[in-house]
Amino acid sequence: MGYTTQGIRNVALVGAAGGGKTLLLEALLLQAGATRAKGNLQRGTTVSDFDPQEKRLQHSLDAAICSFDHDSTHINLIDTPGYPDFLGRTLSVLEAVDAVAIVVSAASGVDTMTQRLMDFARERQLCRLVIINKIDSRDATCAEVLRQVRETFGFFRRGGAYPDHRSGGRARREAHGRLSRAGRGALAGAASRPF
Ligand SMILES: Nc1nc2c(ncn2[C@@H]2O[C@H](COP(=O)(O)OP(=O)(O)OP(=O)(O)O)[C@@H](O)[C@H]2O)c(=O)[nH]1
Ligand SMILES: [Mg+2]
Repeated sequence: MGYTTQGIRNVALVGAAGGGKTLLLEALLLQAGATRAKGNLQRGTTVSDFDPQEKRLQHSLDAAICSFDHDSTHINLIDTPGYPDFLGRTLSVLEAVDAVAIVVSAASGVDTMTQRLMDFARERQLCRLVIINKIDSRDATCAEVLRQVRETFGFFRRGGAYPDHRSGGRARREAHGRLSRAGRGALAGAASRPF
């Protein structure tokens, strides 16, 4: 299938190491119908951490691109490494995307890596969306992390989304507010509903 430039969206998943980007990508790919099962870090079956060293270390070491179609839009989601040692690899990806999805762990909140990535994306005037992940974690402090995100980035002033477990992990509605079409496309299918 051919695509026009207007029909392609490039979205980078960025954030601190261990925030859950690689597994979030697994969930999005599954939801989009691009895969049949969610990959597992321990078994080394995630789509984006395909390198033997990544499988061994269970961390992303380089950027990896995964694609799926949503309606008539072709979405390229790029998983990036969160370790500061590989920041250069992550920043180089941001030169080529329309939108940046910044994944923040509800268990660890906004750290300096997250802040740096957000600053970089803002300087380049990229569309930014924040995903608060790991909300099921025992250490999650969702309200506190949401407050941090709002305070640090001023996000969710116009809108946002949070998971709705009652939907059984199935699609409900898209997030709105400051999400680009790409961001909305990437999130469509994720269990979410507006604030
Ligand atoms: N509780 C909980 N743990 C999660 C979730 N998502 C990921 N994890 C755990 O967090 C750890 C890191 O997950 P990854 O997806 O590899 O994180 P990452 O952001 O890709 O990490 P880097 O590749 O190092 O940047 C793993 O042990 C996962 O099992 C989640 O939604 N909830
Ligand atoms: Mg990763």
